[in-house]
Amino acid sequence: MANTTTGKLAIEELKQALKRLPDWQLAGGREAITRKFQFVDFDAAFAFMTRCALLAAKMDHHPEWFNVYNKVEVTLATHDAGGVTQKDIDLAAAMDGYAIVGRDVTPRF
Ligand code: H2B
Repeated sequence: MANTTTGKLAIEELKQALKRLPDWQLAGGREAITRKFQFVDFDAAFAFMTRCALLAAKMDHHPEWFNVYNKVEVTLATHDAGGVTQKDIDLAAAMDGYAIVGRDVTPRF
């Protein structure tokens, strides 16, 4: 069960949630989830980031991310909880949806 104070998901819940987010994985060395996105060009990547930023502001929940040209590497965690909460899962699912617009072929990382 998720932690009743912080909302941090238990590892089994997290694994279950990741089954529905097949492009996301557990981060190495910390309790977070990550995904690499690749777009056709910088415009598409930045448009994606803009959509995510507007949602993140609304959610008061913010991604850690790194962008170079058409690539965006995202890490999601709830700092206050020291791990992954349902908010991270919800944001990840929304980001997956936004990424469909302007995406490149399968990323080649
Ligand atoms: N974003 C993320 N990813 N994790 C947090 O714990 C978090 C956040 N906390 N955005 C919010 C803002 C916090 O700083 C405010 C005070 O609620």
